[in-house]
Amino acid sequence: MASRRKVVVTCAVTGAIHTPSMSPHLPVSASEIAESALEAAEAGAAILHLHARDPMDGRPSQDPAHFEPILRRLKGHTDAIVNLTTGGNPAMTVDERVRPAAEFAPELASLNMGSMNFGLYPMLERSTTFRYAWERPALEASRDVVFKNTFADIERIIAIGEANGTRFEFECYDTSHIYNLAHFRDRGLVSGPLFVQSVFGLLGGIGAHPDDVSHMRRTADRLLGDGYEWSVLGAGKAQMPLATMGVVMGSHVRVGLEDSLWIGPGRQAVSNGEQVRRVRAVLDALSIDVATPDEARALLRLKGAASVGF
Ligand code: KMH
Ligand code: ZN
Repeated sequence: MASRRKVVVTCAVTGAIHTPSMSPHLPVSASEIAESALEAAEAGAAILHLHARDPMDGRPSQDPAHFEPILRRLKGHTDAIVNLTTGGNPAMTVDERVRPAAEFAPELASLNMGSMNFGLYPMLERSTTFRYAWERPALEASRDVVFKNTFADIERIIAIGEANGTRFEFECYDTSHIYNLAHFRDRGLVSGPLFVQSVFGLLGGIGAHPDDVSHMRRTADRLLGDGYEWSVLGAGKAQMPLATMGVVMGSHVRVGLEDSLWIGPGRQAVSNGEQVRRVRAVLDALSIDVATPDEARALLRLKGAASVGF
């Protein structure tokens, strides 16, 4: 009998989109991020997608010194796969963004597959009071920030991955990004199984309508054939509906407070673990098992936790 498909759950623990004043549950310090990641792994997340923040004011930070205590705490306390962002925050330079992945040689790192606008300023309509001086200007500035991921930037990050044995979570915010990924595959710079994280519902990228999900899937099937593993990320209130739609269509899923602060209409999630448990309940209802970290490693051909640089 053919073995049943298993779903890889990624939890994106804190990110760089939300600011500390938006939710008291957003992990900010290294110990908050690490403990929240451990809870998510315990709940069934095979992959932990990590950003770090400056503990002084919760500002997104790509300083390896802010990642180091998180990685130290995770090491030996979970076998979940550590995935380090190379996206950082859209306003950062690529030089800043690549530092943690270059230094710590994780099994996985994110790789954003095209330049785009990344409009966070509509969140200003919902959040009126801010604890830290940087929050409002950062959101406001997103009206005029290009999240820079040129072909040269992508080549550079691929080379860092190649040197470190790090494979990628390819963040695809639109169908054009699948074309870009196929271009790098055709040039032999990346090879399957390509882990495609399709991102829906961010201003600047594709929407979160079911037609958008179907179109992204069709495009990936046509361009990447059976050389990819598909994962679905719905931003904000689209998180659980699109996770559900995705798994029914054969995807893996990503949840976490980086992507949504919510667990239901008007109800903030109290932790990353709560979102992982919710998506697990959806999977249970569909009689779909989650992949363990080692099953995810085998599926994505990762080098293994013993080969990382932290
Ligand atoms: N914030 C997500 C929508 C990255 O870290 O490289 C995409 C992301 C980017 O996770
Ligand atoms: Zn991220």
